[in-house]
Amino acid sequence: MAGDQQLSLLLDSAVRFPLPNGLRFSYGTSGFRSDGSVLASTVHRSGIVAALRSLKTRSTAGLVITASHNPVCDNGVKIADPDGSMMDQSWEPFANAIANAPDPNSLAQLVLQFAKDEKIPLGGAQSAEVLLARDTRPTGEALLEAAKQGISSIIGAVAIDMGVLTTPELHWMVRNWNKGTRATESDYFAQISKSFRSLMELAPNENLNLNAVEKKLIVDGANGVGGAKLEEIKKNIIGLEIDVRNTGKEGEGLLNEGCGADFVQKEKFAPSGFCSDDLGIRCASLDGDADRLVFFRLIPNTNNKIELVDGDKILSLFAIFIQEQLSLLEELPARLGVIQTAYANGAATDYLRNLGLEVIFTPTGVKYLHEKALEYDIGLYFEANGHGTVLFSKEFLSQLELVNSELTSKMPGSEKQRAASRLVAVTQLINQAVGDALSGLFLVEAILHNKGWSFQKWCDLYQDLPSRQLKVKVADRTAIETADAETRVVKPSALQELIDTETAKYTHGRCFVRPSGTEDVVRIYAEAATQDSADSLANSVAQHVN
Ligand code: NG1
Ligand code: ZN
Repeated sequence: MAGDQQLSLLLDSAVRFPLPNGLRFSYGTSGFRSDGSVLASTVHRSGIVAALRSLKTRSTAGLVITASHNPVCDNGVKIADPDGSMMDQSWEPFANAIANAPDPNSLAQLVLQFAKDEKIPLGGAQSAEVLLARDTRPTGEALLEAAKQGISSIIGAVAIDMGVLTTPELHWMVRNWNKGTRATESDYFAQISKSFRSLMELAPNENLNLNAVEKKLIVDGANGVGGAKLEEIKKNIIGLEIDVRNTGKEGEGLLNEGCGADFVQKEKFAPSGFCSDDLGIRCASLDGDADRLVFFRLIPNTNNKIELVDGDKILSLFAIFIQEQLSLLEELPARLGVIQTAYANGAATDYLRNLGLEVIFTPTGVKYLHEKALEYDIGLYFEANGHGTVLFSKEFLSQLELVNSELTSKMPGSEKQRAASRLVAVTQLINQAVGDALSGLFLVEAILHNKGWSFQKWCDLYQDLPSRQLKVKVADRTAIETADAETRVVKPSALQELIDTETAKYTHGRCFVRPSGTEDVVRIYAEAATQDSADSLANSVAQHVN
């Protein structure tokens, strides 16, 4: 009986969201992405997957509608697991299958069969709960409605609309709801401002007299959701003057157009809304859904060229700071792992290894980095483009709490006690669910303050090797297959040999090619001793890809 009811509910709902003709959808590096106007069926079906995920895990799941740094006409959808991380990869084949089911009947059959195989109880005996959010894209509202209808086509499933949020806010909420606190946005804001204040107060006293320039930060909000959120958080921030630009308000420009972390990192130009008046001031840029963060400073007399501090350098700053605190706490042993992808600058990897850190590579995509980082007591991961965070294991967190409370009672005010308290503040400030530009930004600021470092000092940690990224449109990007964390092409077999031959011509040459997981292109990355040689290596390899 319940089975029949479930079947008819699915059929009735699916009829309203037909699959567009001739399109195929794939759960890529970061969920489904496409032009926002063709995604209704995909988002509706993702709603079904999220509801099933909630039933399977007997926990709250999440769903975010965003296309991150992509143009405003694009949109996308990704599902968050109960711990706030990306949906378990083992479910992606199912997500792909139902996204491409040709008609309501085959869709319903796939769902019922999958539920049976996975022993997911359908029929309403158990309830499911999915938290929903979207970014500021104009197609977001209608797609959110599609997701709601997908969720309510599973008996007993409830959709809770959390509104317009950054991607990391939603992931953070899902994580916290499953810990038993029905956390809201104001809890998120409060956690950031409170832990930031704690970490600032733990700075050595001599760092308290910073000059006006060092206290100032200008942030490019990519005309996305992050700028408005930052305006809210900054109301409770002391010790830092934040000027938010490209907040998406009327007249400020289009989402991600000529601005945002992706633009800044790839073009190495200041975003629109910045000019020579900003010379000398530390600047940061978020992407459209505020899960990427880079820093920069304008270079004088260069027509808005910038000195870039990318994800690799943010990672290095976090690693140094955490390592320093741990070195004061021999009673708190921790295995640190630093996770990067092939896009990490070679100079960054060398620098981190020279610090004695274990550096590991995974394929592109946060889901891979995050998974690897979970294997350590403290796992730090960043993509060069600015997406990353620091994960602390449960065991480490309880050890840290013990050590901190013991030191607080026995040696209050000592350097050891302050080191333990700094680590506690870091664990509270940084988002444990996913890379988060807003919490990352405040952690950077608090660390620079604690270390008394200028932006220049941070830049000078190491010199990036010149690099070039290109993308090439090809007939079928899946014709290229890679291995060894995407550093080698295995198919077509002759391509790697050609890449090797080209690369061997350049000092410090490194080059790899991979199909994008979010766009219909093949990406080429090249690194070499000079910018001209990096450009020329990338261009010559691109010829072979074409
Ligand atoms: P693809 O399109 O698979 O390269 C891009 C980024 C990823 C990740 C995803 C998700 C680069 C080279 N790639 O993936 O790192 O951020 O988008 O947004 O930046
Ligand atoms: Zn993003």
